[in-house]
Amino acid sequence: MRALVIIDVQNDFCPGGALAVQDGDTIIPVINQLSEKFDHIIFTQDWHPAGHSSFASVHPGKTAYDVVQMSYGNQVLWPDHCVQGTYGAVFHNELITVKAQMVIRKGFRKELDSYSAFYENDHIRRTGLSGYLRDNDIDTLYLTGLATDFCVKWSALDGIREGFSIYVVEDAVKAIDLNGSLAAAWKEMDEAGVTFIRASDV
Ligand code: VGL
Ligand code: ZN
Repeated sequence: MRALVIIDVQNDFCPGGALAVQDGDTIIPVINQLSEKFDHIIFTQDWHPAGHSSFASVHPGKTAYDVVQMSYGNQVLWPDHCVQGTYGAVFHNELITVKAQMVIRKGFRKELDSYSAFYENDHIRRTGLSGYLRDNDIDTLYLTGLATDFCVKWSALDGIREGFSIYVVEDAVKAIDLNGSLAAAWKEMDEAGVTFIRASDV
């Protein structure tokens, strides 16, 4: 069986938000239309405590988009975003969420970031998604949302490693694109065995 995964379509990643993805909101009608074709829909929600370790504001002398070394590897520093309980962390109000079966909140541990829907950035702690999918006989995922080069890419690569068939819906994702990260993301996903598809072909 297949499922639609809608990644981080939250106010802070949309125009006007703290970590706005250019044209991030333009994918919402595409995602809403896709939702009608799926019986299983899973959402992820970036959900950081105030003072999260991925925020540049908690690293003296650093600014947003600097990269620092964490115990689990490189970490890009971000503007404060998707703080638990704030407007920025809420799903965009045009996004249809009524069919959500599972909402995975991620990045809620202060010392650890979490891009992927499957694993936190240490690649050790699991979100529980793989177990949910196996319990429901879901083997194929269609990924949509924000941002192509971070949370979508990490979810796609982990999904492949976990043995799922992964499709990325090209016209239902948008990128942050830091220093060529978008081109690198398409290449990495392609090499890992991710399939790219248009929403009209799903
Ligand atoms: C994301 C940066 C920080 C994403 C989340 O959803 O791609 N990017 N937190
Ligand atoms: Zn985040």
